[in-house]
Amino acid sequence: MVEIDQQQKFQNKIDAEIKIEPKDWMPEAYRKNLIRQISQHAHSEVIGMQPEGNWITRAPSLRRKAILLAKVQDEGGHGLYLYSTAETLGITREEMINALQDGSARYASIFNYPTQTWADVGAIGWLVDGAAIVNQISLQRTSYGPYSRSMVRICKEESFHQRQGYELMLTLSRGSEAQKAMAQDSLNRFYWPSLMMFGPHDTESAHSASSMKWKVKRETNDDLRQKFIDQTAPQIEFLGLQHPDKDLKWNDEKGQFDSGEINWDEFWRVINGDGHCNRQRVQHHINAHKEGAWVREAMASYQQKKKSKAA
Ligand code: FAQ
Repeated sequence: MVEIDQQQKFQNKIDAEIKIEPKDWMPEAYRKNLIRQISQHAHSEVIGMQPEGNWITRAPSLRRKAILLAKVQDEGGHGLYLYSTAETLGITREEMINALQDGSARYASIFNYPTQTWADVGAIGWLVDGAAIVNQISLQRTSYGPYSRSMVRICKEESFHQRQGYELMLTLSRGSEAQKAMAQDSLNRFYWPSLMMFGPHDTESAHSASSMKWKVKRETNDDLRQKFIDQTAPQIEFLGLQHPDKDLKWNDEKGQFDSGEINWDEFWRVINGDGHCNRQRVQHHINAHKEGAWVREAMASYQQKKKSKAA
């Protein structure tokens, strides 16, 4: 009876747009769902450093290198805000890292695709950060206070990432024939995986119903994907590139584009561990984490020393 009362009070708060804070009562399923989504989001930011990090030493100019270094560093920072946000729900950083490394936690499937050319750095900034922003603008209004606040700051930084990516693609597409071809090839490879970032169709989405009820998610996977499709089509046109979706067609009645179908077999294969780079990405994380053990130990012993001095 007390539990039912609490459930009702909780839902009333959500319906009244009052944020849920770490010390507030919350249903166990809400807490678990948030830990799942926020930790996966954090892992995506951190694993997402790898495909672009691959190009830092090969950036074509000092300006491009400085921009890329700053961007990759920002993604690491986003991971840290999000791990801290998830920790407010009672899980430790160590537990989350273990889940990433043993394969029980997911991260965005897009990062299992290789970055084969310099244009991929532009395509990731433009399309991957672009898709992330569409989702994250919506998540700024999520019901859990710490997640909502972390999204506000992250969106500001992602906006700079998206612009630098588009500017890079613009430079290539206005360059030599070879540069334009490189930009087109990159768009062809990254367009469909970017649409997959929004998750399965609403009818197939296991968590959407409860996440929408609890206002963890404010818009559905398909609605957000449609926004991204609609905003990207004119951007492709402005670049003077061919749209990778041959079925894309403006629908006057709906006021939006109709589009071709995503390859869902590929989506499920990649998120279940069989993409081009899944094993390499996780192994790289394990190696980097092991190499950084001495830093964590040094920090812990410094903290210990400070504590015993203060005592
Ligand atoms: N990849 O029931 P739903 C960035 C999983 S990177 C992998 O619809 P939900 C920075 C899903 O987790 C982008 N797995 O799930 C950057 C669930 O699995 P589970 C980071 C996916 O949670 C840029 C299952 O499928 N952004 O910003 C994917 O309601 C450039 C069923 O799906 C976020 O992570 C996928 N694409 O909706 C860094 C956004 N889609 O847990 C470097 C936060 C679905 O049952 C370079 N997350 N799954 O095992 C979300 O908004 C949501 O979690 C969704 C999925 C929309 C991704």
